[in-house]
Amino acid sequence: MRTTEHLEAVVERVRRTPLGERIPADWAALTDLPFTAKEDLREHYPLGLLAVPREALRRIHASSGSRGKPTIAAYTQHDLDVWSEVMAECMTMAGVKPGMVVHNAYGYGLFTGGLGFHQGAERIGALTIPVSGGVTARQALLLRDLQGQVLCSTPSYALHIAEGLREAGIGPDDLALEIGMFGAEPWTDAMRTEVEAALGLMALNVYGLSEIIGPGVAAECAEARDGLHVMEDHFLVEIIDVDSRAPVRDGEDGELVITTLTKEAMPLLRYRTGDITSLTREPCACGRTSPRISAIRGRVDDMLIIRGVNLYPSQIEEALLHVEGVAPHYQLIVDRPKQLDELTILCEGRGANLASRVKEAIREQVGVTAKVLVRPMGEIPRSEGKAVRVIDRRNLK
Ligand code: ADP
Ligand code: K
Ligand code: ZN
Repeated sequence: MRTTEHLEAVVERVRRTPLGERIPADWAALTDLPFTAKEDLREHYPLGLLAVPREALRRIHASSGSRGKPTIAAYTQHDLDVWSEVMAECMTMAGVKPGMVVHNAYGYGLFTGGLGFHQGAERIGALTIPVSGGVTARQALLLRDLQGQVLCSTPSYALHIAEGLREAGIGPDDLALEIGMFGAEPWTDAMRTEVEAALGLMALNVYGLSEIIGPGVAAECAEARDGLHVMEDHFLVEIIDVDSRAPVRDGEDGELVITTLTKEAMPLLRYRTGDITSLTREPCACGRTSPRISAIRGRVDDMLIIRGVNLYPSQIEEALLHVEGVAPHYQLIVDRPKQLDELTILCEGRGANLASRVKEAIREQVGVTAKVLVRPMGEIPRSEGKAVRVIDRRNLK
């Protein structure tokens, strides 16, 4: 059983402690608390965890449900204001300024991406174009005709839009793009290089999840792009060992756990995000002192164990995209034809011996042997939202 009074006392204390002193002062009290997990939200679906009367709600969102039943996120007016504020802060850190043209290609609807970036852009005083996801040819035309300067989308969809631009014969000189605000799925520095080259912009990483607020939990600064600054006035972060659940040291990989400090409708204590990252409290080169998380490697449930080697799809991405001639579109198929797991990498690209060069790079840098199939250009499915990177066929038999 949860000891509600204890929880309330700790939250109160966390709230009253000056921001800079929060973590050390309340660490011990906080780590006494039980975790909250996605199962708790499922168990109380849809609105069983409300901390306010239902009449106080002003908006509902839901996770995209990429893992089963959607989880509901509820907001009071204050929660919506906080969300706009953290999104505006993330976008300001990226260099978005009043009057800039923001082309928002995140999906609008229950998914938090569309409205989250929309609110942030409006709060800054940018010109917001709510294109939403889909109809890639139209994205390309609008980007040219309305001279979007900031592109907000998943990184995989940004690449798809880049293809749409090429097909429409629209080149970098026809565009005004400066900043890309990419998130909602894991992506690597190798992918950053690809997206920046394809679109002629500076790509920045934005992280968040519906359960906590949506996008706007943490984001990179344009000055350093060295980890994502956590919006610490609103979210308290810890990193724990996935198995033992004990805190790990700064700099070590583990599961990100978040406590909301200002949420009204559905505050969460020590929520296990399932996302793997590491934390640093060193001040950033940009001068900000907020804690920073590294780019998310992947989700706990995305980890693959290929013949005993634990790996995340992002590790494959990093190695794969460094191979000369490989296009930034790929899928991983995991199968177990006999007793052993087999990994097949589907990729696209050009050049001699591409398959064997990829195979060699993966073996050397990731430490697994994979089968590599080079597909004709355009054959790997493109995504308009979160890309499907892994097709796991192991449990289908
Ligand atoms: P769903 O669980 O259905 O995907 P959300 O739409 O709320 O629900 O997605 C939140 C999740 O998306 C995060 O927990 C994380 O796994 C992933 N995510 C969001 N932003 C990023 C990012 N910048 N890098 C990597 N993963 C991200
Ligand atoms: K996801
Ligand atoms: Zn910084």
